[in-house]
Amino acid sequence: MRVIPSIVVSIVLLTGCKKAQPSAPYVATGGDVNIVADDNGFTPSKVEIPKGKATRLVFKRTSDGTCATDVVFPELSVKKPLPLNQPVVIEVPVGEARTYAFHCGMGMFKSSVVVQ
Ligand SMILES: [Cu+2]
Repeated sequence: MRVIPSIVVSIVLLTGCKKAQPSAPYVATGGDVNIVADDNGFTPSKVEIPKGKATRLVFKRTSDGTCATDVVFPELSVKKPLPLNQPVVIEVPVGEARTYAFHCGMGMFKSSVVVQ
């Protein structure tokens, strides 16, 4: 009797960080900037804000296949959970030219806001 090889189906669960795909910098002009958190990390992953232009970052997580369930701004001592499909607003100081890094709760998907 022949042995029929069994077919093994591997299911890869996306529970960890994938390597973030770099996106083109988004140049803000003031007002709201929408940032999506999904399987590719944060998009846009780099936001440029003109100095002095009041800007709100509106994060929305649109996927469960991502570890970006929190967003962390270390320099601002901000850590906020990103509930699925709910906008989460973070205001970044725009008074001085500097860069604020942000990333997921595990320190991956490194992204930044550049006030210039
Ligand atoms: Cu992560």
